[in-house]
Amino acid sequence: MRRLVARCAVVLALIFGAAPTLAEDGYDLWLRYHPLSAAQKADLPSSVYAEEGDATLRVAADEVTRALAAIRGEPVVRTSGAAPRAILLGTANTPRVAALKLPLASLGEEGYLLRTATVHGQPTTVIAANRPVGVLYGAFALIRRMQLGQPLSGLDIVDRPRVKLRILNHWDNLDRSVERGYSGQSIWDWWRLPDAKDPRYIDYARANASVGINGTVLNNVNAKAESLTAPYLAKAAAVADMLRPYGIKVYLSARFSAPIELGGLKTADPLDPAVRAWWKAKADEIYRTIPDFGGFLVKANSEGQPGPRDYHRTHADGANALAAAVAPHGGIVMWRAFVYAETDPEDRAKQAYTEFKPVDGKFADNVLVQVKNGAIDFQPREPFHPLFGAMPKTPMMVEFQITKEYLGFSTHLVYLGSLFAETLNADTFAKGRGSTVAKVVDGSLDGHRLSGIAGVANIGNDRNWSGSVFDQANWYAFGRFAWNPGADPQAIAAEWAGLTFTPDPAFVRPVTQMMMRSRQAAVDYMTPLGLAHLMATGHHYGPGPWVSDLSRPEWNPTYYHRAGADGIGFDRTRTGSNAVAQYAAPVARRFADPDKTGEDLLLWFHHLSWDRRMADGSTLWDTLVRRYDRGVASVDAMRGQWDALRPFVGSERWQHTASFLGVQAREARWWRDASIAYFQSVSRRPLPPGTAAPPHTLDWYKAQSFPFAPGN
Ligand code: BDP
Repeated sequence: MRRLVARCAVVLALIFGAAPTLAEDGYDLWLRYHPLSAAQKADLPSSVYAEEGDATLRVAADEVTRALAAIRGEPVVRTSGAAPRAILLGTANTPRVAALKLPLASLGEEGYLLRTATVHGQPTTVIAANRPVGVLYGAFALIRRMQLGQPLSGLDIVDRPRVKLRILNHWDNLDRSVERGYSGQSIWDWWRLPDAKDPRYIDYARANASVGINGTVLNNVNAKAESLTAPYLAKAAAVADMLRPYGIKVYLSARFSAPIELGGLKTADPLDPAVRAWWKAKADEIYRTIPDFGGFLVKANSEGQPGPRDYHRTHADGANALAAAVAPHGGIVMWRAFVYAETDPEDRAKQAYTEFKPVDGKFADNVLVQVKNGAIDFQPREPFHPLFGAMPKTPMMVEFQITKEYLGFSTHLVYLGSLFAETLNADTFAKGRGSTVAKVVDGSLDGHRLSGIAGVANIGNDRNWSGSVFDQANWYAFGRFAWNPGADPQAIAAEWAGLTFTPDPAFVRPVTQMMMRSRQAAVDYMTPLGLAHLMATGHHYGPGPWVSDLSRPEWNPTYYHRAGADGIGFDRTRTGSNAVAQYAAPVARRFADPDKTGEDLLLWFHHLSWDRRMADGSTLWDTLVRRYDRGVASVDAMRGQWDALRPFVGSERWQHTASFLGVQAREARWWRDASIAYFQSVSRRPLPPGTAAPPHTLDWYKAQSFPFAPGN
């Protein structure tokens, strides 16, 4: 019987010319071009006009045609002549676009304009830009509108990115493992490249271009020198060829000691003439292979990586040596400020500032300093990094971690749009009120030509790319925030949900609400009230607040929470490490005062008595326990919300998400129970009335071990 049904489906498909419907597995991301209702599609154009000399214009026209045909559920005419109800796309070099005399000047290199116009007496939707890549971005913006069923009549939209370099950082290794990757193996099949070019790279490029991402670093910041050898450059070139029409440049992480490992030199001293000559020759070789190579990303003198400090040189000396090599080719260097040393007893939160602030103004023109969003390390919540606003002479990139190493991997539903916005909207007060991190990063605060945002990718070879459907939202949101750091996280969540599932407000409203609360939920059940870095050792899976025996002091959770009989929290005021002094005066004053810091960052900056009274009169200890409970309750509520949304979501994606929410609910409880068991052993306070005791002993939680946790 089942076989008969299957055969009928095939016959029907042949008759009606449609493929049998496959369950959606998430592969299509937010680029699902699903048919709209008859009413919604009534006004859609029916033809696409484009001149196709340029590869980028061609992919733009292809994408619009593909989307329009799928959304209309009817074939679309591709024309180079006059057509009724057409979409016309092109640059000022396209005569039909030029004839419209549109105001393109303000669009810059990558901006676009969408406008309803009359061409040859016909109503026409125009996508115009100065350069083909702008047309491509405009095409995706128009497609978004069509997918969401928004009207195309009377369009007059102008948009351009605020940030120049919008870059994914893949922490992908040459053996295809991914550091902190939770969605399978690397999509870069290094072994089979350059001959075998996975067509998936085109879909990767489409997805990235659709949100404006224009660069990708292919390999891990913990880099192997081999990625700079000729065979691996040929592989990177093959990827670059596929991404190029989509406006995406390829970059590589460079190992600082490559002149020794590959060049046979005795030193990698950045001021040594032979070392500089080696980098120059290497850059020349790269640009012969990849003519539009973007440049290097470097992790130096951090967590065991080699760097200029090994030769008593500054980070600027190091960055400038590589920058000089790529400068003649128009390349750039992104030099990471994520540095801390086990030999340095200074508060880890202060070390990057101490190291980098003095070299502000010493970097070459084509260097950007890439700073993690928070002062320590991608924690569920951190204050913004004190280097933002502190290095006005240097273009500063922000680096976010899209892959959720410290936020429940790919099995916890945590929407990062709210985290991105929290950092970007933070006010550094570097030049008075309104000096937000967003303005530092987009270059406007200090008038920089270069600007950039980086995101550590959460992409792998899982069918759904990101491990979970909701983690796709974090990739999406990263791109949208990189385009516009002032974006509204809620609007982006709603847009993503509408594109990924259905634009029906009865779905979008509750799901957006759920996403917007999800990050606070994770903060509550993992690291409430400004606590940080309490994850288990190495893989960072699950709780380990008791860990105190690691060789480096700042790898131990006890270093961060400092819980003792007297209280909990890290004193970063004048009586402690005085990290607050690294912030501009108004910010420093706020962070120095526990009554003004706010509960969210309280224990990041202050060591306080368990019995301290909080704003609502409860003790700190009771509040801490209640935060853990609140986190668990939020996840339970999310499960209920997702149950109610079942009618809107295809069964495979619904089921997948529901099962992951089950994992999250279990692990949120585990986090809560283990943390309370441990902190209670230190605070020796009773649990507040009505709260459940952890079901196991502290020793039981300590004994849990996960040798095969992913991403390590
Ligand atoms: C840490 C990760 C580690 C990375 C490091 C970095 O645990 O795997 O190499 O960040 O950003 O959070 O370099």
